[in-house]
Amino acid sequence: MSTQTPDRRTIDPAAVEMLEAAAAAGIQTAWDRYKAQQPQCKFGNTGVCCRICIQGPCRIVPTKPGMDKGICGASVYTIVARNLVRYIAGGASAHSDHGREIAYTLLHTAEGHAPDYKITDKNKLLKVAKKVGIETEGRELNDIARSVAIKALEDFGKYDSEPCAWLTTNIDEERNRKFKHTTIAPTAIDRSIAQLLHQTHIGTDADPVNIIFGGLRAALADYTGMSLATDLTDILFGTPTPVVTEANLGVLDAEKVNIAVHGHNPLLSQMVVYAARELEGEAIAIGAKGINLVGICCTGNEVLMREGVPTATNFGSQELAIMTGVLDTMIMDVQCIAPAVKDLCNCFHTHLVSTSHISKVPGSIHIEFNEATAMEDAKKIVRHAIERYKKRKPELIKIPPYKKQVVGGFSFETMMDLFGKLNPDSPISVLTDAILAGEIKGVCGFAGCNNQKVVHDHASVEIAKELARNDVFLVSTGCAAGAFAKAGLLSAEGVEAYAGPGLKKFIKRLEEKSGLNAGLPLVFHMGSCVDNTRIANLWTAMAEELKITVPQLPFVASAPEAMSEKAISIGSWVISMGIPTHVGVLPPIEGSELVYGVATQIARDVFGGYFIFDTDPASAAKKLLDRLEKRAWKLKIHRQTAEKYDSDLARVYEG
Ligand code: NFS
Ligand code: SF4
Repeated sequence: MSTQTPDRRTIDPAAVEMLEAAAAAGIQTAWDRYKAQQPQCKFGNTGVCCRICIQGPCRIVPTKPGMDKGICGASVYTIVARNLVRYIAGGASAHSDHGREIAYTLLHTAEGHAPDYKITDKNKLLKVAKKVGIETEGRELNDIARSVAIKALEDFGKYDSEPCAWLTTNIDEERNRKFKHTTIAPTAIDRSIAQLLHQTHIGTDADPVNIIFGGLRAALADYTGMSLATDLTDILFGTPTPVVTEANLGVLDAEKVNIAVHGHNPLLSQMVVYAARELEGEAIAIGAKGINLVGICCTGNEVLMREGVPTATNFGSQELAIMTGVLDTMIMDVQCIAPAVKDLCNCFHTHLVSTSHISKVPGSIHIEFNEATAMEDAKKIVRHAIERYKKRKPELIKIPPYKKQVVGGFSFETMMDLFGKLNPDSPISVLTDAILAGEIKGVCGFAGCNNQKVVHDHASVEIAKELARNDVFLVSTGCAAGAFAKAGLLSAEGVEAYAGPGLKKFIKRLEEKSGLNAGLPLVFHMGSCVDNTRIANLWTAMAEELKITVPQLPFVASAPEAMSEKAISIGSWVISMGIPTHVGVLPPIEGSELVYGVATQIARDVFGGYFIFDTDPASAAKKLLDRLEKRAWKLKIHRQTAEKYDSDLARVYEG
């Protein structure tokens, strides 16, 4: 049976329309290429193909004598574990290198070498400085910022054996102890990644459990890099506060110069926002009605959160934005930019502009972006887009008329402000009290990508709706948030349509005090993928308020359409933190029962968090609900017992 009828490919109405147009015009998309790749190699799909040395590839068939091990004698569990953790090394590298660039920019801003950047959020700077132990009394802001930046850069490569500052100062005492005892607290981000590559070199580590622990150390290094990226980005560009905007291809405007920022690093996209504002007049001078900036993927999320820039598409449908015929320039920085966008550009007038020396696509235009000349570079790119506007081919213009309202900008601080309107003395207790009272069942954090192996946006939206109906409070980041945005779940419309009675009451109570005319959304958008650390701050605050450990907290996570190495890395630190985590795509670990067992069961015994792999949205939602209900029930029982015997709450029971 073909899975390629439009409604089996995506639930996004704009994407359906564009895919039909693509088929009619003979334009190839990721959906076609996915089909052409079938059937995908079973060895690769189950993780049993080893290419770590060039004696390989060694493909393991456990039942076939001689093929039950690699040429070097590596067992299937070694091979599957090594393959898995090398994804984590890739993900941690991507996130932390992004964080490093932000840290350097903060350093250079403080030293006066990055004149177009400034310290926008002074309060956050002071808060972060205090958190990581930097003296602030009587010091100039730039001086403090310099120390904070250096402290962050030290987390990448310091030589002592203390765990990284951005890890230890963001998690609770119990998790700090846990990571120390299990020896997975990284002392330096770069070292834990390099060490993992060393550990998985041929002939180093053959012990799958030890390899996985090495992987978790790199995953916590990933957390560290993400966490400092979020903090320092807020310092440079401001901590997000509520914004009202829109999402889906209907945000493109035929009468304006349309520019998409695509990728991840806000150092560029934020400058493009400023440049576009400044050059609006130049666009008008050539006959356009202005400049319309839109976002794709996580750099889109960054500027959505801080500037209310609308989202055009998420990862899965990125190519389709070009097919509208009105995208004048797509600016890319790093990560998740499908090289296919260049092929699409060849059929339209759109130019793809690359900006990073480590991220180029043959045939695209390269305008190098440097922090020292940031504004000048951003203006150059915007002017390029204005020029392209004149080259549009009117006969190719087709903008699907779909867009939904989005209320976003819910940083951890904004969430606390919101809860603080109901209880200024203890904002977080507004959330935890609602759980204790049974009004809401707990919290689910959504993250992750799109993946051609599943229907675009489908599982994310279905699981969110089902959890909302069952009174689960929902937060999200990344391309999952993109799916929710396009489906109307990031607005009050979503609350009306899908919130269960308890969740609705809870959100409406917040809404009354919020002062937000647009109302509050069903799912609270907490940012880009690096901002998953904001979600981690939320669960840590909740656990501390309830005086329990994170693994006891009614908090789950879901990445219904996980795709990238970064997603695997995030999932791995999320389970280490004690959160049951659903993944809606089977990662290549089924080839080893042992590795699969560690991910889904043993992890629970050691860390309290574990993976739930389920490709069926209805059954995944049920499993997530079960976990929340069980944890909430246990929490209440233990509180009653503690009250009865006038004792402290047990801190060791399994949630
Ligand atoms: Ni996260 Fe965000 Fe999207 Fe996945 Fe890619 S853009 S960083 S990796 S695909 S959510
Ligand atoms: Fe084969 Fe061993 Fe080389 Fe892997 S490391 S490719 S199993 S010989």
